[in-house]
Amino acid sequence: VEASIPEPQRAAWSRNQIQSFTDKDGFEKEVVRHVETTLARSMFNCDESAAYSATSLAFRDRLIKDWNKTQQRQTYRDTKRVYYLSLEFLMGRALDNAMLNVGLKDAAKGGLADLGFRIEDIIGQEHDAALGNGGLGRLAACFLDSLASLNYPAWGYGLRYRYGIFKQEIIDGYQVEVPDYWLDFNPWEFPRHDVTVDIQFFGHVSKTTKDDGKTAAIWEGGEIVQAVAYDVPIPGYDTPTTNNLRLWSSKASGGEFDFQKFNNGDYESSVAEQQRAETISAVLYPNDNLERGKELRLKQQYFWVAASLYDIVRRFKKSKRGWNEFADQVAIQLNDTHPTLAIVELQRILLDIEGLEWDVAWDIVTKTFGYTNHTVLPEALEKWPVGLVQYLLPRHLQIIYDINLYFLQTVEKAFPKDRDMLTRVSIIEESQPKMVRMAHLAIVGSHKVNGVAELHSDLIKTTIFKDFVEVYGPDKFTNVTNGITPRRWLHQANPRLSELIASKCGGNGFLKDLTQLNRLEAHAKDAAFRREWAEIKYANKVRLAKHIKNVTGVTVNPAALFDVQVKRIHEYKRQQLNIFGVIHRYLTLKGMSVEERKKQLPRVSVFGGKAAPGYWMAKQIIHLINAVGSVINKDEEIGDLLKVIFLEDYNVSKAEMICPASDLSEHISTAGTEASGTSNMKFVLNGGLIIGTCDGANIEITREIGESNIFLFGNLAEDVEDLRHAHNYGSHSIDSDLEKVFGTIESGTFGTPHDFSAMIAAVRHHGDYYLVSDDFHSYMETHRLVDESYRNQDEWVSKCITSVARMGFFSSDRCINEYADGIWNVEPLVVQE
Ligand code: GPW
Repeated sequence: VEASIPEPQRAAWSRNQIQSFTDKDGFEKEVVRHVETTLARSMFNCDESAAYSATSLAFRDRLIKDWNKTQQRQTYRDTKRVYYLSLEFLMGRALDNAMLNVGLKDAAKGGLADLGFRIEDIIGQEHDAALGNGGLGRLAACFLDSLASLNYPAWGYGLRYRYGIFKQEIIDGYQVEVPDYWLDFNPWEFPRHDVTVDIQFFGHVSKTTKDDGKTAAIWEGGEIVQAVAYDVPIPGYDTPTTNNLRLWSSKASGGEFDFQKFNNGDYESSVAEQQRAETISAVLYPNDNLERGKELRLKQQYFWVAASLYDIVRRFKKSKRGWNEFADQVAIQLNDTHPTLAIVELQRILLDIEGLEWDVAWDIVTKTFGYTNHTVLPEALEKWPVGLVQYLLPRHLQIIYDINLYFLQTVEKAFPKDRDMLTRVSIIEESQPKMVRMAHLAIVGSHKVNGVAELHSDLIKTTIFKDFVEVYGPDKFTNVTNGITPRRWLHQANPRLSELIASKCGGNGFLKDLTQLNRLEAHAKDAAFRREWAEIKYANKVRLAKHIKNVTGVTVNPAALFDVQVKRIHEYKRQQLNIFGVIHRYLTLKGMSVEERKKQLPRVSVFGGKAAPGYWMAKQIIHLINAVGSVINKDEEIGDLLKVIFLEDYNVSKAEMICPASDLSEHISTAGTEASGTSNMKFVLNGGLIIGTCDGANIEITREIGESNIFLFGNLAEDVEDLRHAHNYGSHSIDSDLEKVFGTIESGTFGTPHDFSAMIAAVRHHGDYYLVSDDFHSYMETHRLVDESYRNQDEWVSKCITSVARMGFFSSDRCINEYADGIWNVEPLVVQE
């Protein structure tokens, strides 16, 4: 029941809200107030942790007002909204972002200084919100930033994991995983204990005859788990628009444990039931580009999707519109296939609960959904055993079979007698056991399917989804090249560079229209500007060098070339190629005379990234990197000429420090395997150059910045298949330099050779699937070009400036506008100040 407070009175209350702070003094007052009341502490024992809490609370108060206003306006205007469904949102820290977005970081800096704190230390108190694995989750976070900054009415929907991605410790050169319990104090989330949804699992389906004589399905029995909403405000940059990220947490239905059982003495089972329910949102699966088909994962997917759809439908129904308007009011984007059950769930709601005809319902469903594919790797394509789906979601399996039936009927009409075609496109794989192919279901249930970079979007059309292009025609398939938010990845991560750019680009406008970076181009020739530019890069390297010293004890020379590869550890991303290259460089240096060595350019090879806990080979790679580092870093003959660093626990906040400090970054995946990559964009935007393969977005980065500003090497995607074939069926000769590297490892230079034998065998004896041997020579040659190029600092810095000037295309703002126009058909809605 809604409270019946007269409208004028509500409006008056609304106007009389407490004014939020707008300057340093106002900020200080708010901090003191929060320390002394909200936190119930005294200013006398206000430490950095308390100062962080109070600062966050002060900024949170500001966000809440804009947030409420935004939501009210969106409800009132009732325009079309976008819903971005993602199992991962890799948000990182929120405070710095909030301060910059509302334009009060300087006020906070001054205020905190008055109170005796350095703002960096306070920002550093915050625990990363790490509800994601890597690129896919970070893309979702960048998209939320752009959606809000561009004033689109948009909500994110995800899971509120109690444990985000694990923390990585390196112990004796090996990865050790530590749980990431991050919710101790999280001022950025708002529990909505009044927003709950009951989610059903298991049970059975029966048929009933309705009044009109038609039959309807009823899904009964099983168990109920409750979804509780937690909301996170998403502020836009330089706009009052503050969108919502709604994360669902699981709870036993009926609140806590079952008191009936409890009072009857059945304590264990009542507590066990509670724990089982809470397990659903307990932990993020730590796999990147891999699906392992675990029952709990499927439960997570349905739990989150069903709660989100219930919420979306409930909101739509408030507008009292007819179902024929649903797709005009609602666009839902599926971030990979993880939320594909949403297609089935919406069809179920329209059919079984709302009583629509199949065709009418299905038309609404397909107009509502869009599907983004992020990989062509077969091991990452989701498939669920039919038996598991049947057991967990019996009604959904029926609907999936019906969707498939109608789909295959239309295919049959278009391709009569082509049994193979039907087998290939079927949503059900007729294997033992039978599997539901989630990508097929996502394609059939969406009106648009997109890849995330040009090469990738072409590849899905010619390989994994080729048959669907035949069935639907090419227009259903499109490309939206990924982007990154320049607010976090330039303005926040690299404030000095951002300021220098602003000074040449007519202010901060480039942060909202990144194409304005092209105004920098003319300054690449300006020696004084280049000096300022280089000075900032150097300062960023000094900062990283200090961090390296702090956490590893190794001293690195900030004047050396910093060569960085930070990303999830994966054979396809080829950190093994990089470390083999480092060993080769070491051997070359060792073979030189002292005189010759003096002429060499010092290098620091920085690695970082997590291996999935069950990915044995990735863990071997981490071990080799650390083993190589511990030998080379102690070698006095080599000294500064080569250092090898593995930075533990790579995450968003560390990326914000690392990207601005790189001279060269490595994006060296086997051609055709990295759908896009997004850190490549971050590094170039921060004035670093790239060594990379012709893969993913590297290709478009090259197109934009020019071939002379990137170090490309290696075989092309179109040749990969033949090369693999040759390895397996022809003769596979391994590059002689690479053999020397293997020989050195096998001689025990980096510890027990046996530890690394599998990595070598993968190349020598198991078909070298990732083409390490094929690309090694051109990789090393290209590194020689890098060295040569770096010697001419004027030219190097010019290349960096020119590249940054040409990076406008890679803003996630451009990307979101493309989705809005080409897929969602939504318009921005400006919230008045
Ligand atoms: F396998 N990506 C990721 F496609 O980070 F689902 N995790 C994943 O599980 C998958 C993809 C999945 C990444 C891609 O590897 C990367 O190339 C891309 O830039 C990023 O998604 C965002 O599109």
